[in-house]
Amino acid sequence: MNRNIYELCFVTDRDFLRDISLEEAVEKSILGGVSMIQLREKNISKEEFINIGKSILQITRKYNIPLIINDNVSVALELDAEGVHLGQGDMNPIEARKILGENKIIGISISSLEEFEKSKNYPVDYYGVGPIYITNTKKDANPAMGLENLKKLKKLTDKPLLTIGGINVSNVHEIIENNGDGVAIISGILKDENKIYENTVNISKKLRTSFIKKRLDQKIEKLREKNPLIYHLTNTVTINDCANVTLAIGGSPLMSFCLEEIEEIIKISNGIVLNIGTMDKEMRNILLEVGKLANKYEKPIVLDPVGIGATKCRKELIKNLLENVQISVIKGNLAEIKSIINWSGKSKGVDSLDNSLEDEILDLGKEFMKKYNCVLGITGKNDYIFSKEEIIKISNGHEKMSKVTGTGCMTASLIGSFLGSFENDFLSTILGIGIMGISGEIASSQCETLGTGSLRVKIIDNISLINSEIFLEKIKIESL
Ligand code: TZP
Ligand code: MG
Repeated sequence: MNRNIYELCFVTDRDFLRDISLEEAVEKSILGGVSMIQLREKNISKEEFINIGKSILQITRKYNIPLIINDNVSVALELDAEGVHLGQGDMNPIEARKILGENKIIGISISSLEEFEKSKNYPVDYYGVGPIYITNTKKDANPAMGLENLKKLKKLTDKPLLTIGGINVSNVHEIIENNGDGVAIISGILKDENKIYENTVNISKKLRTSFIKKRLDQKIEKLREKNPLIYHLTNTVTINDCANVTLAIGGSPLMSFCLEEIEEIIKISNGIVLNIGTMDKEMRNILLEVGKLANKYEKPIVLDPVGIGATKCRKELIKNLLENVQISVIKGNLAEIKSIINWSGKSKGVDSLDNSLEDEILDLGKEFMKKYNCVLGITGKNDYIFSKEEIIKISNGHEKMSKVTGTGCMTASLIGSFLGSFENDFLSTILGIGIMGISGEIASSQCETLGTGSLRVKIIDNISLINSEIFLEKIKIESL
């Protein structure tokens, strides 16, 4: 996945630094996750600017992070930096483009819709938009333009909007919710010079979480519009609940154990759910065949390796499947995932049990991702979802849910339904696991005086009633 270079820009300001050098500050911010550096220097000579730039370039080149020079085109040219950021009073971008050529990045500041109107035909790559909030860092800053104007601006241009001014860890999500493409930050990163790395990590995590949430919007509605056909080869204990949950989320379930008809079924299916919960001879015979046919017809598969650790027979079957079939998503509990890769990792056994469990899960997931080319969902008190690029944690759900059999199987049906409705294995897994957690939470609160039979029904009810608004309001998600 190509990273959006405008996601998180650190704008430098040496006035904040007492004990550490600008070089250290830049390197810490890069290690913390910034995607771009803007070198911002005021009141120094061109020679001095170039000397500082050369030193900073050594660091940004080491980590392959673009360096943008603030205000000064001739310094950017001399350094061969990746680009320049111009204010309204700096060189005209038409002139800057002539000097720097087509391949350099040029950005221009706009602080109102009127300034955008004046600048909209300039040959720039992005707009620096701000100040969004009131800031003390830039003494001559224009009045704060606010989130409403940001939203309006997004409707007027396709170019990236790099927001600036008063942005920090506690408001960064608002920028993404209001259609900003990225954030440029000075004091939010530099406010404590001994915590530049930590500040950046925290902002970066919140940003990534906000971007993921944004990508989850409208996916439930999209599924319902498509009404995907989801073929299940699943266990006979929860098969009815899986069918109902598939219907509740907006798909069409189809179950079959018959070798003679599965090719016809797979051809017309959109997604495939494989679950070995109740093993028998038939399952042993057809699981691999179903997997191969799904690959042949390019249908995404979610695999639920239920109880794989319990018997040699299950282990061999799953091993054989994974060696011969490309799976899109594997979802299981900690013990099941451990068993798939013969995990021998030990708990770190440090002070807090919860933290050491999380460390163990993260180690296991990373190890798994080295061996298998698929998305992984590890479910438990908290759920963890791994792709090659990202790891996220979901903390929805309720302890009462363990009293209903098959919530795991039903989760696989949800994931399968999303896999069959749009092409993103990672987001489908987040949606499936997230929706089960949220529906279980709401159902548990509705069943305070009722028993576990009602809870099962209420879970299905809430899945059928969920929409993107409820989902985004209730989902407890964190990018790790
Ligand atoms: N341009 C508009 S606001 C601003 C600049 C350079 C200052 C941003 O600093 P901070 O500390 O992130 O508010
Ligand atoms: Mg400027």
